[in-house]
Amino acid sequence: MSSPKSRVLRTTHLPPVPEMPADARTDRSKWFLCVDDGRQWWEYRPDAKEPQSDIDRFWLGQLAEDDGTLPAPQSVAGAVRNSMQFLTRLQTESGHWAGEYGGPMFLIPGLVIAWYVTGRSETLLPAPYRIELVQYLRHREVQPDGGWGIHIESPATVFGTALNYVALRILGVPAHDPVCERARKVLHSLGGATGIPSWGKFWLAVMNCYGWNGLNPIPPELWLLPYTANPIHPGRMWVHTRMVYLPMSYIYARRLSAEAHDPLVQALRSELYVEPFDSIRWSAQKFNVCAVDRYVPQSSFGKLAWTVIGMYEAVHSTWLRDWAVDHVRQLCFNEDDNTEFLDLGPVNKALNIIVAYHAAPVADFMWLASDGMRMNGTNGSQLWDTAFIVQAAAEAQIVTEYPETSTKALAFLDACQIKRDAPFETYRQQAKGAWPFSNRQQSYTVSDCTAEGLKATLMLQNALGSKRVNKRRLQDSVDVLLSMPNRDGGFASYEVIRGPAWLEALNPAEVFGKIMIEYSYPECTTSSVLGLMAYTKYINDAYRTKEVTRTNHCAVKFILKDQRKDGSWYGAWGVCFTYAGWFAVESLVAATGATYATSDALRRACAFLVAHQREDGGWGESYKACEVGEWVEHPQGSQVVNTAWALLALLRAEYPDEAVIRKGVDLLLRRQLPNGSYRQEGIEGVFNKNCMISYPNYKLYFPMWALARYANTYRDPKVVEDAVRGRRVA
Ligand code: LAN
Repeated sequence: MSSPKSRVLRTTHLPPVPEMPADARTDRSKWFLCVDDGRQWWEYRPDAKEPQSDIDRFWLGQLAEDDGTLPAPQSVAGAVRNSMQFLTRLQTESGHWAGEYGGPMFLIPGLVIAWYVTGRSETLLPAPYRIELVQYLRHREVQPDGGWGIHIESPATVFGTALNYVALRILGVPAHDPVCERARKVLHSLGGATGIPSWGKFWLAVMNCYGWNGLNPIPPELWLLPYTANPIHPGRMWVHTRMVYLPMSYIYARRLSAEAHDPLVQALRSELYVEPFDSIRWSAQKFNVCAVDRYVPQSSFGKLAWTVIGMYEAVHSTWLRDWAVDHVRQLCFNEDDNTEFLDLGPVNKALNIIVAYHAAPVADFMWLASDGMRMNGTNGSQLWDTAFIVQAAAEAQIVTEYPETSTKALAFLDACQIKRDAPFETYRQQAKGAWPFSNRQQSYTVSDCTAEGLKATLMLQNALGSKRVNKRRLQDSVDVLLSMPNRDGGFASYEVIRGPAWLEALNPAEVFGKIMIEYSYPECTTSSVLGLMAYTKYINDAYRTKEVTRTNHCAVKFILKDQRKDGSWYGAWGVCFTYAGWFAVESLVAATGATYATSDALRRACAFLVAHQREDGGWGESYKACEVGEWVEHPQGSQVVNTAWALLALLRAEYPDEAVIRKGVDLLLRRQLPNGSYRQEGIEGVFNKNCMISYPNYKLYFPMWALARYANTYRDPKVVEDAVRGRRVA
């Protein structure tokens, strides 16, 4: 590998990207989802003769909603079985449930730019993928004016529009294509690309379409500072922030950019701006962010700090920088090696491609659906979905009715547990014993994923009489959880809180809130508490019981403190108050034995939910709730996923009025399709308050889970029959 100092991103040694014809399509009947040991990717086999599986056809929108194979449910338990029946059709050979995990609209551009500037490797992005990426961007244009937002339901922003415009142009869509014309119009009406948020400035600079001095500096030297007693070491930041900052600092320090005389670069320079490119004063753009894009206001402390860092950048020493750059590059390699090149997420994945100049496949991140191919927010949600499906089935007491499905799911859970700590330094939390969000190969500990994986494993092994995951390994996961509570008693996402709260003022990403450090979340806290309690319940060998009791006690304190006056909890990872409310109620009931009858907090939690029930019996929250931090009704009315969360909470708290609950149950029954599934509704998940992310599998198992809980709680058959009447037949 050449020395970093001499690295040039040569883009003109290849012929121009051929134009992508407007009618470029792939044959959708030739795409196959492949799995291997928890990994998943789509393969295009134009010559294949074999038929697609149900999984392929479901995600491509080609599975019949009514294929006449399932009986109309005669009871709530029957509806639960129909859901499970449908889920068995979607389980992969690896034992996990696969799925789409799109939503964010800023992932494809990073990948496509990385592909372009590293030599357009066919291994990295084969032609059928590129065709489907273009399909996706066309499909996801904001209606009716064009452009793109930060996520699929967002209005158009500079960030989304400028970056996806560049992606389309790189992929061969000509500037005169109507989709590009509309996007340019939107972009120019927002003032052009000068006002793009910092991450956009960065990607455009890599394309040589933004001046590097239009960015606040990204100095790599911080990585050389000692970790101990140093609040600003990057190892103390939230893991996603530091793992994006890491390769960015390398690319920034070396100012790696496409060649200026590349014809596409020249064309983009003239298309993205309202003023002539050469007239732009880059140094005046550092804090220029279009108002529609800005989510986090710029604090004056932050501005001052960035100005000081800018002064450092002007005088920094060369030998120190060279040292830092080498160190940072090594840390990027460590990340690749720790994760079998999957990396923490899609953003550092794309950046690491540039740092390491490699073409390790990205197929694990790419997902094909009826609207084309997107880059997922992670390399899948395998563990997360599988663990919930197992728990829903366990609560429905049908694990042994589906022995093959259950055995395969257990095999996946077994394979998915992380068996060792990350061998190479990148400031990681203990990983041995943890479960990740996606698969073992990716290898990142997540507190709640560890707990959900542990719970699902314990429940399955208990129901199946299996000891496949042995006690030592279960204890390892208890160890992981016990290493994770914060001082406030709560649990954060990947690590304990390591940095001071004031670091948030230095948040350089104007589009994301709460990203600089970890925070305690009611969702992660609840999962972790329930995971620890499940170990005690099923294994009962007094392993670290004192610590478990103390941890649970402190966690409950956190949950109670986090409850708002109106009885609600803000959901940081799902939309929104129904999500967090469900979690919080679970841990309050489990850890304290309280119910509606005995606890004021639970009564207030229920009152909040009941107050937001809609006329039709359901609950429906808009993603806007996450942005503004207040309840916002979904414009399309009740949503099955919100309804399921609210019902799970009310039932767990033993809310006394069955009529309220039954109205919600009826809505779920009415919306279930004859094949046991549900139609896709609004976006379900969120991160960093302002970016939404899809959990399309939620609609397949949370309603089933809520119905199972209802069927367990109320055994009056007449009630059940009434509820099924009026069910929708599509
Ligand atoms: C996720 C997905 C899962 C999620 C839960 C497990 C649901 C949560 O309880 C803890 C946090 C976690 C693991 C999480 C963190 C942030 C992620 C990885 C994501 C929302 C998926 C995508 C997002 C990631 C940051 C997207 C890439 C964009 C950047 C800003 C780097």
